[in-house]
Amino acid sequence: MDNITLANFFHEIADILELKEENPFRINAYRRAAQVLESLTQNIEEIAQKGKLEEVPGIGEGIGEKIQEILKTGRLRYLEELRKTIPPGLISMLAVPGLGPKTILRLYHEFGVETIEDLERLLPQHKICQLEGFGERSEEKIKEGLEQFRRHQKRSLLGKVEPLALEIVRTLEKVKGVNRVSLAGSLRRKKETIGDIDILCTSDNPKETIAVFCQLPQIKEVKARGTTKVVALSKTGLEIDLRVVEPEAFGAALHYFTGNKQHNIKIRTMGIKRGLKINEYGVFKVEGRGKEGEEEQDKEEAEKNRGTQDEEKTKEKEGEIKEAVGENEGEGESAAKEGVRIGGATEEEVFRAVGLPYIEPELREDRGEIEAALEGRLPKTINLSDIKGDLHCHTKYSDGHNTIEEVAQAGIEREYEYLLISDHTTTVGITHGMDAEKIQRQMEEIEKVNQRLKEKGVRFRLLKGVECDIKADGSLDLPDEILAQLDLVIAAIHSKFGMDQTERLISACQNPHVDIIAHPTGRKLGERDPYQVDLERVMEVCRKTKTALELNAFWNRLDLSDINCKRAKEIGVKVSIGTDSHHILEMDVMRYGVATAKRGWLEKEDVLNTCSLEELLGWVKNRKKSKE
Ligand code: DGT
Ligand code: CA
Ligand code: CA
Repeated sequence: MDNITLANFFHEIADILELKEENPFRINAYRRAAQVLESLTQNIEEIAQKGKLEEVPGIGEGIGEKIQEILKTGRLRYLEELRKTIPPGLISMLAVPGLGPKTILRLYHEFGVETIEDLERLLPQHKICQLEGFGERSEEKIKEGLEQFRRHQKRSLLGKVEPLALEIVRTLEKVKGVNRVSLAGSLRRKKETIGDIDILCTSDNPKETIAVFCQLPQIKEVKARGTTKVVALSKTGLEIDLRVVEPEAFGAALHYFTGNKQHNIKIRTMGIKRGLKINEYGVFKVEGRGKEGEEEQDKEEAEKNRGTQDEEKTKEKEGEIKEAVGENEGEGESAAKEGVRIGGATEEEVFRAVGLPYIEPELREDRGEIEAALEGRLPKTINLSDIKGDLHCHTKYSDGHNTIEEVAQAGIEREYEYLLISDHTTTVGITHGMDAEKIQRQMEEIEKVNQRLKEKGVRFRLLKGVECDIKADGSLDLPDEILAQLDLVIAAIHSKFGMDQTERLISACQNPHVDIIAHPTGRKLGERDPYQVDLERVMEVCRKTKTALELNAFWNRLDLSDINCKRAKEIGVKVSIGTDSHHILEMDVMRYGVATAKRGWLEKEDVLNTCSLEELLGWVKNRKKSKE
């Protein structure tokens, strides 16, 4: 069983207990266990077999026993009993921002609201505001929460959001008085999905900068506006937060608003232990402040973070908006700046203050990066400039838009040494794929293009390849004699997504001609979940057969995911980054592949297409030998 499936058992327990208004500490314990399981790169089943479950942080005896039961039987009796105590639709309502367990239960008892759809039908009848303890305002808030839920149901994909965000950054950079501009938040960490766009800048005239920003053609609506902050909606329906900060605090603010929150809390806690206060305004030396008090406060915050995240988010949002328009109470800016400033102009200063080297934004997910930094074993992560070629490209020979010649040109423009032509085979019905005869023709054309380039003295080579379909029985869609003539063979699944794909992928790996398995989990972000596959077993076979796994760089796939990349590296499987481009313009999605590889802690050596042409061909030869 995979970790995510297991984690969902505990999320569900926490959800139900929350609706039953049980002890928050118990709820948190389950929630935390679920989160730990989700971010674990090692398979939990393996850990359990070694009897090391309780060494995993967040997993105590009770939860450990439950994990054992699930692994053994695929079920959990405790959860099954728990489910009977509550109507199932109520649980999904917890995901609506601003709807807490109390309100959900009340609406259920008063109006029989059991699902989100029930609630959507009830709202226009204006009955909620007539309930005792509820008013117009609370009804309005529920309505807003529902709207937000529907909007956020789909987080936006990195590759869809980044171009717009960078366009705004570039525009702001040209605004008079603006000095530094940077993306922050999940976008700077290059997470595969994005909630909203966070931008920071410094300016000689913040008020003027805010005014210019609000007038940008990309902005549809300004939701809240203060002297240094704006919350706006883009024409594409995305929220954009802009903050103008002091130059001396730029690094501290950038670190704070880049997140993620868990990473921030850890850094801040390290600061407290050194008598430092680290926040969005800088790094301050504070004297006479109860260290323990602050530590408690931080613990509390850490606890709070494990609650219902969406509910959390609304609160944050409300806070942000209030702050923007100057309504915020409590510890204000001046209190936050108390103490002697010892740094904050750069992010390096923030890290240095707690004895750490600079940690790249892509790594800041509290997945062990702080511990690694402390021990001097941060990965030297891969960069776009390390990529020597694209290992997954389509042409007109199947469903691509461009000719072989055009694709070669695009590769040369990107300063690649090589590029793999990998069109579909015929069983991928819609794509007019390649049969043995067509691929023969394609090989001849590739050789001609290569010959011409050689004569011109261009140091670039097209590689002959294919994205060969793996049939349901695990066999390949081209005969071995053909596969043997190609430089590199990619194999991938394109049909019958409902079945368990483990054996199918393993058979493909065992074919001596297969070099790379493309988009190994078949997911399409926001569209299709990964298919059923025991990736751990597949990776094990990949290691033995020296087969590489693809990190498909297209932003709606990013498959392998960051976490799976990290796992591949741990197991000793090479990752090949390919764009799967069907148009030469799409070849630029390589950047998202590299970003995801970075988030997966991959170094240059872990990625196949950082090899020179000679090394790459040597790798293929060597792997063929070992598969024979
Ligand atoms: P998103 O927008 O859902 O994709 O994710 P983020 O990470 O961009 O989150 P967002 O936009 O809510 O906030 C941006 C960053 O600001 C976040 O990564 C960490 C930081 N941040 C926001 N609120 C808090 C907070 O209450 N405490 C701490 N320590 N950091 C916070
Ligand atoms: Ca954000
Ligand atoms: Ca934000």
